Amino acid sequence: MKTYQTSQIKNIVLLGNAGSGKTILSEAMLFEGKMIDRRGSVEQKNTVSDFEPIEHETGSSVFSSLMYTEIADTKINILDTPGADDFIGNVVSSLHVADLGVMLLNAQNGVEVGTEIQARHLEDLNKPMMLVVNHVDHDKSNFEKTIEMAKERFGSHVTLFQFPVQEGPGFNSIVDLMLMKVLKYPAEGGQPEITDIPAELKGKAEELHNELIERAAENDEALMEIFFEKGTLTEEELMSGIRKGIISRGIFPLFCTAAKKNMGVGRLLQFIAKAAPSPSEMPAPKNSEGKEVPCDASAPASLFIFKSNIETHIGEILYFKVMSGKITEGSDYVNNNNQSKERLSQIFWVLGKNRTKVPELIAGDLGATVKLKNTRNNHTLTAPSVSFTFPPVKFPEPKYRTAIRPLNEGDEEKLGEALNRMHNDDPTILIEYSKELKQIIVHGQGEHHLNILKWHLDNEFKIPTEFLPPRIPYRETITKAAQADYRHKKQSGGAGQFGEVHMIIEPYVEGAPVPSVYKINGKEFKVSVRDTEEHDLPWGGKLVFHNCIVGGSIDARFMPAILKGIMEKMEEG
Ligand SMILES: Nc1nc2c(ncn2[C@@H]2O[C@H](COP(=O)(O)OP(=O)(O)OP(=O)(O)O)[C@@H](O)[C@H]2O)c(=O)[nH]1
Ligand SMILES: [Mg+2]
Repeated sequence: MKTYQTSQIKNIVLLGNAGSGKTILSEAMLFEGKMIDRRGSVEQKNTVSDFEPIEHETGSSVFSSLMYTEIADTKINILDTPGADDFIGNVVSSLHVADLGVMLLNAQNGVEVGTEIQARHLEDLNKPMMLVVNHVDHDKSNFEKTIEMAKERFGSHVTLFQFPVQEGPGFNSIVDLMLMKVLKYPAEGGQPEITDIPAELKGKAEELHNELIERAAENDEALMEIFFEKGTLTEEELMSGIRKGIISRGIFPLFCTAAKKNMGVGRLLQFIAKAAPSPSEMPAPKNSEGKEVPCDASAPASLFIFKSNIETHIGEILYFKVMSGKITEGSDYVNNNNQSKERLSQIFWVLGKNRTKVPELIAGDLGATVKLKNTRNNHTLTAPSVSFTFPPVKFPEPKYRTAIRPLNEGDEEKLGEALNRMHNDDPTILIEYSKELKQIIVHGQGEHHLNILKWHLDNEFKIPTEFLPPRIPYRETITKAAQADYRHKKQSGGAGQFGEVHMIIEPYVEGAPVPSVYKINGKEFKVSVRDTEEHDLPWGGKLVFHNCIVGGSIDARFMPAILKGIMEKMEEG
């Protein structure tokens, strides 16, 4: 197993609308890096990324998945995310640990709703972005229109690094504006033949090449001077300008691919390996002590858990980013969120559902561990010498809710446990036990999101459930005084039981005097208050409870039970 320094690690997240080709691109990336020897497909349900049964059933990604590929002495950690907005939680947690967003645009549709939503999250975190126009081999591909839409949405920082010689089913060649060559792919994709740009495309290529150089120079004053003096930049200077531009979001490099045919993917990877920021080049995050924690391999070790999921036979798998120092197999760390000690007896590199045990993980790298006792999503573990935490991932608020109940009586507890586990793994699922409605309410990002939750309950947890509309909380209030009596009599052997409760209820008025006489329906009730309790109610307002027991023969032990009965009735409205 190779060891990589922080500068040789790149963390990328694949973004883009559902169907833009993220999963297929990740598959081709693994193939190009020789991590797999054959490319799977979504249709055959055998991609590395979409390994969950529900992903096979729906033919699309539902969870983010971590993978890595190795190219040009660089380890590129890849997070493939689901494009459907219902699963945005997976995008948000992946963005949290990635250092570059690779936004796929489907050349058939250009900028789509999913592109919009995900780009906003990327902007909120101020993370670098590059664009990949995929599906350029599709007969409905419209490269020019896609570029136009991209520039409209992302502005003039969109910079073409490539364009297809011919799009549509005949696509097999790309003009590369850095190399100023044509990459011509064989039918099965992979390694391109490098040829000269044909005369009819030379003019367009020259123009775009100059634009690219100018854009690179703009991000560095020293480069700008060289550019003005010499009218061009060396390859090294060009790359230095591009790298600075990417980090500051001054350049959004745009590439093109036909991921399904593995065309353009190898070149894209080489570019990412060279030009993407390594974790230590990104702004250092601030810890709970307000101090910056640079991604420095020689600092005390710290890691942040950004994702978890349960796997049968193994238990909970926790995915983390090494934020500083080195994490070594078999060492003890402290969970600073709850002060518990954790031994990381096994640490892994992750390739979808496959894991490779490694002796250490260095600052900036992404990996996983298992069998921790008290650690979950959003927690920070550190070496005992430091005690800070990292800020948690901020998840979007839920947008949709429904009531849920188990079909089998007696499954209530199991359902509660399963729902809590699902909330742990996907914090955009919120569970509410509404006492008022006497229902379990699940909140999620959309109907699809909650249907998938139900699928897991039915199929994996084996708890058949049904969704119900949440009851409407009728909050009625009393408007006038009323009186009620109840007689309890039980004569089944022994001493028997007998009790009478007389109750008067009336609306509460702030500052009203202690009552002594009530007139209800023409009858008069005299009371003498022995004791008064006041209770603030959870939904606002107040209960003033006067104990007017006569004769003194009633045991005070019964009072809490009477009060409880009244409270319960009030909760029901
Ligand atoms: N023609 C063509 N089809 C592609 C290309 N890339 C992906 N596809 C197909 O497009 C469909 C969607 O691809 P995925 O990789 O699952 O898309 P995704 O972006 O991961 O979608 P979600 O997981 O739902 O967000 C599949 O049928 C792919 O085979 C491409 O470059 N060209
Ligand atoms: Mg996918």
